[in-house]
Amino acid sequence: MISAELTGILAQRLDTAQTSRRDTPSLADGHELDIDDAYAVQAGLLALRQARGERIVGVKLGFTSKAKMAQMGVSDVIVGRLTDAMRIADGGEVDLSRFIHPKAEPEVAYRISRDVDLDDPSADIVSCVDAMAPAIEVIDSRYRDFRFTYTDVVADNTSASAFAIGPWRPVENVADRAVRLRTGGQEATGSTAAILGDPVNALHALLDMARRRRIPLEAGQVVLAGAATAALPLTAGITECEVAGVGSVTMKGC
Ligand code: OOG
Ligand code: MG
Repeated sequence: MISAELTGILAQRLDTAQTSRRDTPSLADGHELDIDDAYAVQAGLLALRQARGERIVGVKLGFTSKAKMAQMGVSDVIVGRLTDAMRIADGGEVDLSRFIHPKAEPEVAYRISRDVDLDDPSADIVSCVDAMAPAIEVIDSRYRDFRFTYTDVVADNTSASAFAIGPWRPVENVADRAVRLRTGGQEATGSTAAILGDPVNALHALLDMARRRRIPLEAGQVVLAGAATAALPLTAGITECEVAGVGSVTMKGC
């Protein structure tokens, strides 16, 4: 376990990388962090953002696709936090100069309508969710060349950097829906089945992680369930994510 002082220093380092748009080497070069340390650094990072007036508006899951988990050699999903400063309106402009090397991911979002009681062993997270929507997540690792270890990416708030959510609609079963992401002439296609077999499983995985990491899940927050395809470099112009039968969402890189 690393000291509270070092936790603060590493959180500051990642925060400065984000605010100055200058990448930083892996924390693993020189420090031995375990997964608890990594979540402590993430909490420190969020505290710095909150001290600047940002509000937490949701949570995101990462590595919910088997391919991404296998690539990282881990068997657990990762959780990060979303703030109001990361939110982009559907169809809205996103200033690319605020990122280091942004990538877009096609996702499914859920909206939490009732606080989830993490201490109630029979809590049913699905009944605490009232809407779903197509979403685009912008990930922008603060690490050089997007290269990081498992603990690095957790400390870096799972690369969270921006997100846009399309029109909300009632929750339905979307276990195997076609997903398409388009940005700058590139296209990625896949299925919602890539998200833990069914995006609803991301909600169950989130509840498990939220209990273990004491991450509040509150009414009004959004949940990003994880990418359904590999990420594509985010470019100037329109980026669109379409989830069959759910709808589509766009953002405009400027
Ligand atoms: C980590 C974040 C992954 C997802 O949807 O799997 C993620 C990264 O690849 O930088 O957000
Ligand atoms: Mg994501």
